[in-house]
Amino acid sequence: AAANVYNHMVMPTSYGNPLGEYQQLINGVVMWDVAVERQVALRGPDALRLARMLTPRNLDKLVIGQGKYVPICNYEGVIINDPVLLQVADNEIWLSIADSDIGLWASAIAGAHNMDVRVFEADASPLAIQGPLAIDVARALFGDWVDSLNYFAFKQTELNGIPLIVARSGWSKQGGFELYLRDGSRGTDLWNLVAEAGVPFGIVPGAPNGIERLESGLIAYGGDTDNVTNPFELGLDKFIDVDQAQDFIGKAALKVIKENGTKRRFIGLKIGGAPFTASTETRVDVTLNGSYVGYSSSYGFSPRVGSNIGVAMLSVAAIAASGGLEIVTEQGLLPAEVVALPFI
Ligand code: THG
Repeated sequence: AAANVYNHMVMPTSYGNPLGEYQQLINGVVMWDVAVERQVALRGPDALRLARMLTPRNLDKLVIGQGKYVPICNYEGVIINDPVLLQVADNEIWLSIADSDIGLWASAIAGAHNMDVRVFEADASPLAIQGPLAIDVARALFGDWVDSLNYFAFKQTELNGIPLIVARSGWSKQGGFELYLRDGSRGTDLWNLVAEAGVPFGIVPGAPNGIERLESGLIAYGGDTDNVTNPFELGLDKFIDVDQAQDFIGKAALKVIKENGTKRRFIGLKIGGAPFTASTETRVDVTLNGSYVGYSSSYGFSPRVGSNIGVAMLSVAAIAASGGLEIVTEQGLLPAEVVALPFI
């Protein structure tokens, strides 16, 4: 077993068999305790106004019951988190945050704009069920209505008296659900119910998977990003609307960045060498003909690509060059070539 700290909480990162957890995620179903994905709640008449000030994503069509991936930037257009947003009631919006202190940021913005909204951490802890058989586990737990949930849609419900939000989301591209537990005292009950319902489908405990996320090109805020990363570098263009009427933090800066184009870009790498035994999340240098051209934030062996792969933030010049890229790994210097994300 292994663990990490995320949003000031301990997070399980493996139950001791990373390859087995990967295979189950691709072919079966896994359950992840992702309670560290904390919910920053915005409650009050100005909840939507605050949410719109916080994200460059256009929220004109936001409705209760449909979640959205909403990058958050600072005034320089630097990404400072990439939460999933859920409007859970007329006057209440949740930001299911990645690893940075958005509660402090949001309450400061609300105060500075005299908004009538309270910002607090909700008692809500996601448990993810991911993989092609996740739908079967969700049906067994809740009934066939789960089939009608669209991607990122969610519904309030309960399970044996445990209050939940069931969402069709999760940090993998294998499909699945996230159960937002709304009563922290019932965590063990929920875990046991899911584990039991999953027995016929071979469910195993796991954690957000480092290899699958490389294959799928999902962004890990804080790992893949540095203190100057903007959403265009990350390829998040479709979530950034600088032309909307709504004002939001970073709008002026993002307009300029979009006009000028970016000097770096987040891309995939196909890497040589012997298969790595596990995914590595340590930041390492990438060089072109010996000169530094960017960093790789994670690499590992992909069984489905059949090669070592990684993700990297590289200069556009290095991406355009043909050949000569190398990456500094635990195996030493290895040749690398640029591949579009996602790998699969
Ligand atoms: N689920 C929930 N909360 C979270 C995460 C999650 N908080 C932390 C972290 N993960 C937030 N970051 C992401 C990053 C990517 C995605 C979700 C949350 C994601 N992206 C898809 C993609 O990039 O292809 C889909 C984006 C879209 O089309 O809207 O799923 O996982 N509750």
